[in-house]
Amino acid sequence: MKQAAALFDLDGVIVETAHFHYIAWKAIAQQLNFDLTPAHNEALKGVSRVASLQQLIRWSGTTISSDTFEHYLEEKNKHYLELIKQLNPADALPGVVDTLSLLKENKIGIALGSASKNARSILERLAITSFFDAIIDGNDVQNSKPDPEVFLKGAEAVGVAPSNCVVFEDAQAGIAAAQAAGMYAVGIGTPEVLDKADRCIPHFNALTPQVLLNLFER
Ligand code: B16
Ligand code: MG
Repeated sequence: MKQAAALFDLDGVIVETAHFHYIAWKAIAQQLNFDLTPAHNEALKGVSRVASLQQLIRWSGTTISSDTFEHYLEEKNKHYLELIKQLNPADALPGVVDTLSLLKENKIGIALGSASKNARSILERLAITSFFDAIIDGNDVQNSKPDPEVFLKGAEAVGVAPSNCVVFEDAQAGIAAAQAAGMYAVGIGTPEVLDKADRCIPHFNALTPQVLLNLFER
């Protein structure tokens, strides 16, 4: 097997945290007199915390001071951290742990490429940190997806050329980021939403071990 790497998005690929983000953002939206719906939340997937609040403010049609902006960011994250305390190893999405194990056995590099600044504590809660050769998260990048920075940094950290990397992503912005980095993008979700992905699967159990390994032999 040639030198290759798998780069994983976190939220929506390794674990489902969108509902926790939703509850926490909805509470902030209420203070902006705005009713955040699940459809709004869909558009926030993969979007950084600051950019998400900027979007909320645009939707609400209000303006706030920079102090209030900072206060809302803190309040949202405090609430979110409280909610994710309930995460445990059983919350890793179907097939994730088997996939990580198979990649490890086959000496394929493994990196995280997430917009979340809470990525490390979530991996700890799921007890899967040790699988990762590199963790690139919201603390390490200047530019959010669809910018390729997070995945290019992941490839560099594991010492693999972008063309030999496969990205697993659940958000359109993340698929665009992977492709802008010159990587093969596997969408986790539905082809209607992730129509630009090079391949789309509903979850990791949909890939047999051989099909998974073949992705790295393109
Ligand atoms: P935090 P991903 C993203 O993670 C989430 O999809 C997005 O909803 C969230 O706003 C963003 O992380 C920032 O998260 O507030 O924890 O820093 O999908 O790129 O793993
Ligand atoms: Mg995601």
